[in-house]
Amino acid sequence: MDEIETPVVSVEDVCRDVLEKNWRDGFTVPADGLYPHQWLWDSCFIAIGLAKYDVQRAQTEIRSLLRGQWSNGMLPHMIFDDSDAHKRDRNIWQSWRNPHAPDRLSTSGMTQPPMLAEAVVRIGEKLDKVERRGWYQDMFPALVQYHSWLYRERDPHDEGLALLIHPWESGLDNSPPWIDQLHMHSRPLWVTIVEKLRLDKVFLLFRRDTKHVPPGQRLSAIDSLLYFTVLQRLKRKDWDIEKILSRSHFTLQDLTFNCVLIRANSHLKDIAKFIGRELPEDLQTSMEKAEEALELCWDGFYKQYYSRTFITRKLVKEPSIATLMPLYAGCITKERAEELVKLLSSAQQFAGKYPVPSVPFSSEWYKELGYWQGPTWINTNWLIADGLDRYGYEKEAEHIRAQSIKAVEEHGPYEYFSAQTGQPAGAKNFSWTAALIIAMKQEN
Ligand code: 2M8
Repeated sequence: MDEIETPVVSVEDVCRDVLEKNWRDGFTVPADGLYPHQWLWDSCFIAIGLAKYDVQRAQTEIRSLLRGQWSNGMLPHMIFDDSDAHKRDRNIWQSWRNPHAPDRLSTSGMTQPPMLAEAVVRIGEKLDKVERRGWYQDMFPALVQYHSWLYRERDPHDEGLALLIHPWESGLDNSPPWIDQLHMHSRPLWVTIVEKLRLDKVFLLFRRDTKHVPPGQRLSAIDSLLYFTVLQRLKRKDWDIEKILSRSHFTLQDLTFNCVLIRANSHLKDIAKFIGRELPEDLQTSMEKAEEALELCWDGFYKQYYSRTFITRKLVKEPSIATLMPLYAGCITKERAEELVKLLSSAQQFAGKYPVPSVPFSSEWYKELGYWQGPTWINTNWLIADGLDRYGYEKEAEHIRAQSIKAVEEHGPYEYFSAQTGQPAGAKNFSWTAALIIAMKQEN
């Protein structure tokens, strides 16, 4: 009897299938159920993967992201699904309190790491010269407005570093530097009472994430409650930066965000050059300052980069994956890059079987499956590998990509993985994992 051949399903096929299923008429949700809206840096990572096999869809993904841009230039980190099912989310944020928010859709009132220019360039690389020119011309105004807004509103002392007002803006939600600052600044009395009376578990009933993912893999109930109180405080200020900064001490010049911004600035310069356009002078000045300002985040004793508080200008010396992001920024010296590669290769720090852990193994915060406090994420791996390549560490970059692909081949495109064993965790069928694995397969 003839044997029936089972078709071999490649990891790319699996990943494409996930992106297909998460497609919602113009954009891709990060994961069905858990993340039902459009997120800023998710869509950019997704577009980077889509550009590898369907450039038009990648363009649609980015165009649909720009629907949410505010009239002051801000790109919100979420654009809400407008169905009745998600009315509660829209009401929590109330972007309409701010006159700059778009009229026809609801968004969040804060941003996320500015990956847009990277996505625009990765798409541009797949177009012929004439199409690329048109694409860049289309995207240029939104990019200039966004980057100008970032420096105008988020760098009030002209230091060259953008400040963030909520941990969600960093994309690495509960990374140790943010949780450390959160615990120092933002604990209303009623939260302490809730904790004392052990009522925090009740809050789990209102959370979406813990309905999809085991609570041990997410923020604690108290931290999650604190995030919510920060959001409420910002909303009461109508998402207006002047009102916010007049009171809030909970602001950080986040390292990952600023590294992404520096890289995005250099892409924006290339885009402007390609289409023969000038960047506004004040933006150019801020961009130049930004590269030098990264030096303010360096600690010579620990030989690491850290995020910095906006008010006290102190480094928050809680090690995390952010310390490696200057490789992606691309503006540090070869010697500094070498220091970071040492951290990457150290077994106490970041050299696990499935690198790169979101927090070094030696940190007291390290938790194998603890959301942004330990596991390996594919988007930060993509960023680090990209930076390593540009500094000439191709072997190290290939290793990170190979182990990322291996984890997904073994388990599927999950949200994150144990850096020790590759055990998958978080959401199943996670879009940026799927998209970036497609990209990594072609890059390795
Ligand atoms: C996570 O963040 C959202 C809030 O923005 C959440 O915790 O619900 C982060 O992993 C963030 O980086 C990501 O963009 C988002 C959607 O995937 O989820």
